[in-house]
Amino acid sequence: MFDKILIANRGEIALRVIRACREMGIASVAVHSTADSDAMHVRMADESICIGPASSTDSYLNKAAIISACEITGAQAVHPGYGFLSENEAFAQALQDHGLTFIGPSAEHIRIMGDKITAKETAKALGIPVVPGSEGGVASYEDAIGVAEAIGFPIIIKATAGGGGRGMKVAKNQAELEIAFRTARSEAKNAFGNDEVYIEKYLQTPRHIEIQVFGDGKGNAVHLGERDCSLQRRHQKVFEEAPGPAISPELRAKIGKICADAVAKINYIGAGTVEFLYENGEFFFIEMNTRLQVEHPVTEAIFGVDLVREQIRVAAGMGMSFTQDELEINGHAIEVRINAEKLPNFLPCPGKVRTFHAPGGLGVRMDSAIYGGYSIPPYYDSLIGKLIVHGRDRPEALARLKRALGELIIDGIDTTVPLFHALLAEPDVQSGDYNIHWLEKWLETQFAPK
Ligand code: MV4
Repeated sequence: MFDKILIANRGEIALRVIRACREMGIASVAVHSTADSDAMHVRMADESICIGPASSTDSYLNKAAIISACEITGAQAVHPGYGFLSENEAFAQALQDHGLTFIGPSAEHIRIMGDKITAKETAKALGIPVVPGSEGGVASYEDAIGVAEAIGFPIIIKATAGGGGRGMKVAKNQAELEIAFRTARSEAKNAFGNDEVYIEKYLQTPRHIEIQVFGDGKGNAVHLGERDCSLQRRHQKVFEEAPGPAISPELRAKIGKICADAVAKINYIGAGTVEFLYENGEFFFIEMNTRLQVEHPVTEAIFGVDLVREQIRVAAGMGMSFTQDELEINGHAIEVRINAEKLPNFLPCPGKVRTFHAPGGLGVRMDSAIYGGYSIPPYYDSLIGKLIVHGRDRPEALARLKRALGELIIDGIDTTVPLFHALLAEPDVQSGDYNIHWLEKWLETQFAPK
């Protein structure tokens, strides 16, 4: 096992990793930018080291500075958290080249899943159901016509270098296809330096369901059920829950086994998420994320496992501490993302937190790195906390979320908390009857600026 781990991240996820390290008796090293000298992750870690100026390009994304920080502090492994370098193939490889361990999948698996066409081909070959569409890339408008005729409209054009909603265009009919195709290609070229696109049948009202998988890198893997993350705004999740309100135990077991068997077959190591669109009882693969996700705590809550601890164990060459048979769902969990943003337009509003009081009590977890008197810097993501509640069933989790939100005090800045009070009053949220378009449609009716 490692003696010392460096955390190449900031905010709540850095605290999350430090906590796992401390429980495992592993020393932690925080890295920080000059804008983060007063950040909680710096205070909470056993050691800290400044790696560059405020801009994340020069600090949290600075591979050489992070590797130097490992050498200076004697850290043997790096946990990347999410975002930043967590899905950076070159970083995973560079660590290995320096005799350091990346706490995450191999550079090869990051590369495969980072290219969305290769990811889909790999998933399909491993027996995972995919959205009907082109075989690989579509190089010309003429080829696009052929694919669209074969699968039928509406279709969606996606950039292979995109992902997470970036670089997509929908065509509802033949007339829209040419513009959509040419725009998708030129936008992909501009945004990613790669104009390769592929085409899929456009699913009109799916849910976003993602399966948590976990591998030991030695051919063993498990699944930890699904999360329903359909409530999103501009591809930013705001409310996530597990289990999914629309998924039966039979469906879960079936798709879960398909995903676990698939990642076992490629000797996948660590945490991964297989993303699906789910419509009319069917799952369609869209992407795989090769990192620990923001919303992992809802899975931890219902399975009673510490996913970061497991990541560290398998990275150190140990096995997972559970088998599939030992995993059982207990109750229901919901996470809401609290951002330093002003409604109704979700404009980032960094600034000084006057008072912070986290809710508590049975079934309440608040993951946050803010504190009273802390100034939220303007340079980074606006996520300032995650409130996760766990109940014996979905109604209890919803009631607990309402209760916990009522206890939460964040003074001095605007946050997305009022959104959640309003959402909890909605019958569709109470019944779990929503899809990927529900939130944006609802926001138009609720928070529409005059
Ligand atoms: C789709 C789709 C409909 N049909 N693919 C957006 C994020 C990226 N991961 C995939 N996305 C979508 N892919 C097909 N074939 C609709 C979306 C989509 C979406 C997906 C998940 C959650 C929210 C979304 C919002 C708009 C569009």
